[in-house]
Amino acid sequence: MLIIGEKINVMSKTIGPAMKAREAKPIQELAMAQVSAGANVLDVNLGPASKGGPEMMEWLVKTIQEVADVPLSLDTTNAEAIAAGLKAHKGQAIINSTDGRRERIEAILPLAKEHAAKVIGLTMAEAGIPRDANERVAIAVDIMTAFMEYDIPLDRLYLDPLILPIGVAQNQALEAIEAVRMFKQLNDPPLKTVVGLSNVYNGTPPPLHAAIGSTFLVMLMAAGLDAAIVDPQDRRMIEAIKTAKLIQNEILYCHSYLD
Ligand code: THG
Repeated sequence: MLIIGEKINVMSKTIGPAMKAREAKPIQELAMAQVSAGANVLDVNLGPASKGGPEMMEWLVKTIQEVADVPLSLDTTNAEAIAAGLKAHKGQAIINSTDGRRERIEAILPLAKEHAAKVIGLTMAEAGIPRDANERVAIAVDIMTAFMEYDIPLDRLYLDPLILPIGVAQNQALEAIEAVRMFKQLNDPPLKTVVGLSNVYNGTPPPLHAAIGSTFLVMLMAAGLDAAIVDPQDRRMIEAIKTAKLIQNEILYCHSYLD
């Protein structure tokens, strides 16, 4: 399971202002803290980044990779900001994300090809938020077909079923789990899958976040989940991931875990 740290986010009350002021220290500290907590990749979330997105992404990529030797997940709907981030990035980046819309695919896949980047494919399209697992799979097939059209290896694709808040769309949690199970069956070898976990507990009381998040994550892992965008500084989330890996017989040295 690939752990993608979610905390570098322009919407964050603590780190957002530092991003806008180009204040490196708090961002570098948060990057290092997430990596030492267990993150393998760091998400860099600029949101729509309509103003000054490319400059901000370029600066963030350089600033973070100065102190954290991990790949970054470039998270914005601004394709120019993605392009600027890819240029500055050392190693193989993750583009977060394309979706099933043709204009988005045409903006993102040429960048993925040019930079040999990985890509998250959000199973969302013109019709908006998918209603069930079948709608998610139909969009996944469109994204997969586009990868073949652009001649990009399918092992660079991570399909994301789009997690919705449990308090708003309770029936969608099981649909997302079923979608992960079905995504894995679309290709041999199986396609990889990812979720933005915290969407599920958005809007619920904070004391419930760890219980909802970690339980849902373990259920997704049982369906074959390969990666998750999570808060790695929440120890209960990392514990759940490690314990699920232990039970799935993915951790080699059981004794070191039990110590
Ligand atoms: N799929 C993909 N990418 C995604 C998501 C997804 N990127 C964005 C989001 N969903 C996942 N990332 C976050 C990052 C932060 C928070 C939630 C999801 C978050 N932050 C705290 C808050 O808002 O309370 C802290 C903010 C603050 O410090 O003020 O919740 O689904 N592919």
